[in-house]
Amino acid sequence: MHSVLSLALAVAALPALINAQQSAWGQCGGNNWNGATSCVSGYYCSKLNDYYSQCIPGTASTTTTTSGVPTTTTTTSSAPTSSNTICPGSRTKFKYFGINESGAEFGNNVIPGTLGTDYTWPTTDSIDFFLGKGMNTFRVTFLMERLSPPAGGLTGTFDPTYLASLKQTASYITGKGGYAVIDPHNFGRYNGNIMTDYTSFGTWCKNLASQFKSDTNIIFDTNNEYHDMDQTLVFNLNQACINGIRAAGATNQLILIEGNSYTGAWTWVSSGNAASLINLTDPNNNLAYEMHQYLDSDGSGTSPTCVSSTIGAERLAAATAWLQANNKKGFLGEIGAGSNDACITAVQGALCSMQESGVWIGALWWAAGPWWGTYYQSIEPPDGAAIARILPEALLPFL
Ligand SMILES: *[C@@H]1O[C@H](CO)[C@@H](O)[C@H](O)[C@H]1NC(C)=O
Ligand SMILES: CC(=O)N[C@H]1CO[C@H](CO)[C@@H](O)[C@@H]1O
Repeated sequence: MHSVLSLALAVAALPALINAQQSAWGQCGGNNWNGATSCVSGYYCSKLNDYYSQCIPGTASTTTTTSGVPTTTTTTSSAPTSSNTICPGSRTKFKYFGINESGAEFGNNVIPGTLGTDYTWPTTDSIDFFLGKGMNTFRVTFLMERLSPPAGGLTGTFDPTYLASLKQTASYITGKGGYAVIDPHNFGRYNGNIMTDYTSFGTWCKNLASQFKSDTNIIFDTNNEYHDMDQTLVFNLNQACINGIRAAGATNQLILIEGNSYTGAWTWVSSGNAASLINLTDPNNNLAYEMHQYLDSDGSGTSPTCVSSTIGAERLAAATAWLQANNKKGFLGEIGAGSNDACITAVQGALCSMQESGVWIGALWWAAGPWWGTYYQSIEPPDGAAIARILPEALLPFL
């Protein structure tokens, strides 16, 4: 989260094309809807609730009448009844599906800060809750400056206490069969400056990886959301980190690379990330491209209002096409939206399009963590804002 792309999205006011066919993922019905009610070839109009029908892939079956998805209930236990209605096409399930566990990167204006005051670690209860729901992947966010105190620089000694907590959190997850994404939540910066010394950064990655190399359920994330940086530098930082991780002997783990422009999926191609980062190489050939996507107007994950109920699939479409055309794997490291009908449909559309594409290997909601309070995207159990509806209606159907 935290992209400040203030693209003014011209949300075209759709003329009422009564007889036209709605495009893929577009709205095709609902109270007061007076646009197209049939869909282009290969899609059919599926009623999701009284307010919204959507063109989804496939052909209508006899059961898609009025029952639809229980979008207004807050039932939490039973799996949503109609995953077939939500996403009826042929799907490739995510290998990695879960939650960002946030907290250890909080208070980044206080270095090193005090545990329990400025930052905290995820709780085992929270991890257990999602494992119990069938999710398996947790992105563990932390700050490089707390692990590598600035006095010693990037190549200095790790802080033993912070390292121990990071390892303890990661091992708790992997010990239960889950995957832990080790996420330096640093935006390509260290100690207040853009990291330009990519050789030292490669050493930092090597030193970190050597701590985790024997645990094959660890996933390495090179850095969270590079932004406003030279594109070649973003390439060099990623490549140095890949080389460092492999040189440490961590040869079995997946590496997630991130791009410039806050690694946004919606700008993956247009920002130049695609053209540049396609050339990253991994001696062990086990990379995926981590992208992030929020569904509010500026894509920052700061408003619970989604642009539309189709914005999820729309914002991912170009990145998905790029992954497909180049035989690459994608990993949606952050997605988030409000707990309302339009956003829930938009998240469903995003995840459905990802699973139908076959090129996305994972997805993570942003975010759980003990200190989110009333943040609308908080999925921290027991009562984070996204627990009641997002979890059962928009996430669990895609397990
Ligand atoms: C990536 O590699 C291709 C093929 O070698 C090359 O043509 C292209 O210029 C490279 N792109 C960048 C941004 O270096
Ligand atoms: C990537 C991201 O969303 N980072 C946010 C995580 O949470 C911290 C604490 O609220 C924010 O400062 C980051 O921007």
